[in-house]
Amino acid sequence: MERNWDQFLAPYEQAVSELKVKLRGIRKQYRETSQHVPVEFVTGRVKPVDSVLTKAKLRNIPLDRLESEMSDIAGLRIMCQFVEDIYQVVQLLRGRKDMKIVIERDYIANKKASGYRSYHLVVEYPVQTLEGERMVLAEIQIRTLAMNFWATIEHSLNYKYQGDFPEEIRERLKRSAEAAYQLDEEMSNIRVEIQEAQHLFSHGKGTSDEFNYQTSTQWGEIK
Ligand code: 0O2
Ligand code: 0O2
Repeated sequence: MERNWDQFLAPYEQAVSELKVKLRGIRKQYRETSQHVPVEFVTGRVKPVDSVLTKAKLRNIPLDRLESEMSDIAGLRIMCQFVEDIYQVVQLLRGRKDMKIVIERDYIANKKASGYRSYHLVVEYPVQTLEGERMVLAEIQIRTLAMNFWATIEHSLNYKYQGDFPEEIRERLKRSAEAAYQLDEEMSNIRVEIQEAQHLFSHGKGTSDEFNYQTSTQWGEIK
């Protein structure tokens, strides 16, 4: 039977939209308390149908079991300034009543063979539909800006090489992942200093937005 993909993906679209608003809300709430804001920005996407089909084939997931076996049809990404922020965000999400964490994968303590680092959560999230409540799985990836920089570039190279990198590129990517992590570690070492400056600056200016190297305004993040 031919699947109606629009209908299948509708609850995932809803989950991604709602979760984007909620996760961006964390940023707003922190800003209002003038504490260090652990969330830099949030993005989200629903996996395109062709990627769902390719992954299902690759992982031998029958199409009638996608709901329970493909956990990243709804995907959210939370970008943070510091590694410590990632764990703070995880802690925050563990305490929430509107989603239930069902899987946690710490690819920061246990980096992937590629060099990839991020913290992954799979959550069960209820969406309200005309037919009643539908529970959907969503994957939340939490990473620093440096981890995101590396993953974005490595992912785009994947399109070119389909995961089969020439040895030299693979090695260089691994080394650059380590360099990105060193950057994160260096930043963590001077985190208190940086946060003091951010705090001071935000107070001096009357707004904390301006310090965030204007990512918020330039990149159109919702205020
Ligand atoms: P802009 O300036 O038009 O891009 P929405 O729900 O409309 O706010 P949308 O369009 O679904 O968001 O996009 P997504 O992918 O959820 O949000 C991405 C937002 O984060 C975009 O802003 C990006 O500009 C911003 N962003 C900042 N840095 C990065 C980055 O490194 N990677 C990605 N993917 N996005 C980044 P807007 O709000 O869409 O506005
Ligand atoms: P997309 O939408 O292209 O990002 P699996 O999917 O089976 O490999 P699993 O156990 O289902 O793994 O989930 P895992 O490994 O926790 O998360 C998979 C997702 O993490 C990927 O999604 C990527 O977004 C990201 N990821 C994992 N490893 C790497 C890596 O080496 N490089 C980059 N750039 N990203 C990685 P997809 O499926 O690729 O989908």
